[in-house]
Amino acid sequence: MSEKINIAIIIKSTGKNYRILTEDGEYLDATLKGKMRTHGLRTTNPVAVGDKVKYSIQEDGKLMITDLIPRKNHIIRKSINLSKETHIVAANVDQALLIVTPDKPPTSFGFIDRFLVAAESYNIPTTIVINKIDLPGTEERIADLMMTYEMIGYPVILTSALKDKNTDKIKDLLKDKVTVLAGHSGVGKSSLINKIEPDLFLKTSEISAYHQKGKHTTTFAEMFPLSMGGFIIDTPGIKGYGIIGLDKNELALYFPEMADKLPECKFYNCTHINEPKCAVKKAIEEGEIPESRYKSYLNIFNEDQDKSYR
Ligand SMILES: Nc1nc2c(ncn2[C@@H]2O[C@H](COP(=O)(O)OP(=O)(O)OP(=O)(O)O)[C@@H](O)[C@H]2O)c(=O)[nH]1
Ligand SMILES: [Mg+2]
Ligand SMILES: [Zn+2]
Repeated sequence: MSEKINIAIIIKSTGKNYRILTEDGEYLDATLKGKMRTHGLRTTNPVAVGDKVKYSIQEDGKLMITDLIPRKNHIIRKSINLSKETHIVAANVDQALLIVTPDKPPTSFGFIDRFLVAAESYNIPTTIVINKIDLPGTEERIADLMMTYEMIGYPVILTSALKDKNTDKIKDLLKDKVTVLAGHSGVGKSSLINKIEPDLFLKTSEISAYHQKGKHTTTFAEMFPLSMGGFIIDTPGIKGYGIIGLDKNELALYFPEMADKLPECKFYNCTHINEPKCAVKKAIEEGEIPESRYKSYLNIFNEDQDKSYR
């Protein structure tokens, strides 16, 4: 008699313990087989939220995760303690919502662009959500953010979780998809989810009045089923996202507005820095590509590869 192969999705991981959703729709606890720890990338967590895994039922009735099913994509951040190791935030997502704020805390263009490059390199479609649009005195910054990203083709939604503004637009996007919410601590990821699925009662907290930064209220990524179909993954706010194994000469491919121009550069291996007849630089001069995007391109291009995982 052959043993039944059980498959499940990781819903939550807190160190050694995992919450899984089985194919039968049951939520159960499982641990990880020790041997699995060497699997795949050099990461602090071999299995992440969103991963599909195989598990077995032991004699004592406990569940053990035995295999990781190859991922279609993943989002990583640099591990805090071990400089060269990375931490997988979520895996197998259909799309990302990058939550950004004009203030409290301010989200920089550099941070947004790093995320977008990582998402492009993993083929994760991203919508930019500008939250906290109710904050007074932020109109200019909001317009700047919105224009920059709409101009280059990213969908942008303006929301206020506080005033429940446009949260229905987000709801429409989520139906039947696995969506990860990303962004700094304190931008309102958990607050937005609470507006979309009020029964979840996710914990949220005020940002620090002194530092104007979030307090890392959400500490583990967790996936929640949506009543309209689909799943949403709430994640802990982080300082930066990882771009792994990226070839500098391919970097422009992950800036879609630059990728469009590449065929018109005089040199096929143009880096868009000092070369003559560079179509990317021409587009920047003509205002077709935002300066802030080119600045991010240069920053990532010139970065020490060892430090580029953040
Ligand atoms: N003014 C304003 N405040 C908001 C809005 N959305 C969230 N907040 C507040 O921002 C603070 C942080 O919100 P959270 O939802 O905890 O932020 P988070 O992104 O989940 O933060 P972490 O879990 O730390 O990553 C809370 O005090 C919220 O009430 C908004 O649209 N407008
Ligand atoms: Mg949170
Ligand atoms: Zn060029």
